[in-house]
Amino acid sequence: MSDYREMWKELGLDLEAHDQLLAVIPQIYGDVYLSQKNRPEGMSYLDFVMSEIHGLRVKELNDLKASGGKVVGTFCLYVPEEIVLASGAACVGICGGADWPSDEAERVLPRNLCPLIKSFMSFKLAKVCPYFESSDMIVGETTCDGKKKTYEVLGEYTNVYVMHTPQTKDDSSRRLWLEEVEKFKNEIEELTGNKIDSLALAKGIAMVNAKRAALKRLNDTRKANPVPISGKDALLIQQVAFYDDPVRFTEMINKISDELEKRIANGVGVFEKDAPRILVSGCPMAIPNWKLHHIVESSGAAIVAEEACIGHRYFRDMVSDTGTEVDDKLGAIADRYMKLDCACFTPNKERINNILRLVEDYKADGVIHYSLQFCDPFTVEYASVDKALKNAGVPVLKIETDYSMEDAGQLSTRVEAFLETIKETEGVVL
Ligand code: BJ8
Repeated sequence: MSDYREMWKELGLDLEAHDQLLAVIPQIYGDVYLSQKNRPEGMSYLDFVMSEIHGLRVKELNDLKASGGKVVGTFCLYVPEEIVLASGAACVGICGGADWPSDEAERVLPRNLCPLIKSFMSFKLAKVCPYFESSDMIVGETTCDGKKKTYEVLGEYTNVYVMHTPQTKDDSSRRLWLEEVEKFKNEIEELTGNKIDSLALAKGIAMVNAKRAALKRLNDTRKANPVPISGKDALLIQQVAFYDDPVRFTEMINKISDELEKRIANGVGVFEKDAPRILVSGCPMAIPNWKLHHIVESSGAAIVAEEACIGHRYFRDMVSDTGTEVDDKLGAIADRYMKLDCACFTPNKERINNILRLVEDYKADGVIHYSLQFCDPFTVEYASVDKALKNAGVPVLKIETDYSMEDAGQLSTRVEAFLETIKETEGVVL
């Protein structure tokens, strides 16, 4: 990696703590990723991105800022990146997926809080995330209680704007959400000093639709048997989608898809044909949270899809770009985001239907429901997911965990037992 220390210093990072954070990533990445056999060649792009995780992309963002551009940091799928890109700003996901000591966060937040929230708060307080420190505005949202109250605290440390997200899907919620989308556009115009007209919105929509289409194409290849890419690699791609340059990322992912489609034509896979196929459903796994995927795939099963925000929920729906006026485009954006089926919605029948559909489309032999500790929306919604899957005769395993590796042994044992059950019922190869 080039020497980025001057840049990190200028961003105000705590260099010593940041060194400690960066020091652990190569070891974990080597163990989890580089140890895999028969990886698609195109994954070398992702290896490069990871080797530069706090370097090149951060430099690009800061070059943009030096030329008058802005950077907007987000935590949730509800924030319409089409609008951010339409303004000429860059949009980066800054969700925390690292097992970074949460002492800092616990100075201002309760201990019994979701690790994703504590992780991003610790990153901010410890000054170790260059994406956080490069962001001119952080956009929060009123999804779960933990996040929405944390944004009040975070607002004491940085520039936070909060979007009020709906919790139901009726007409009045849609009207309120459209107003939020319009207010967000105004806020972004004010931040960047750029007017967002219909043409700019069309460009933003096209850019994000292309990225979503590339991710959909890549994920479609995971329907094949044998599967041409590991779940771990697919997860990494979906994580990087939130902070890479969108145009370059789309091009690279389409190239990897070309390779994967050739692999399918030649019957090449990364797991044995008929290896157990697992759908993971639940909370998002932010980079570098690869824990469950690593455990499952080390046991010989393939993860074929993620029913999650870092997964299908991100790329499933496009914004339809039909009208010509700004209002038409904002309406289309609002409609697309109303289709999200996060567990923060009530009722949330769509999510159950989508899980069942994914099981069928990806021919999953079983589902692992993944919740982060203290995440009420997903842990409570598990009961409905479990019922629907059991009614459909699909084996399901519930996992509730955090970012530490302390329970890795216990999780491996439970996953192996689950795969044995699948093997007995389905006769799949382990
Ligand atoms: S649209 S899933 S990204 S809110 S895991 S912080 S819900 S306690 S991340 Fe999410 Fe938006 Fe929904 Fe997606 Fe709260 Fe649960 Fe933690 Fe969560």
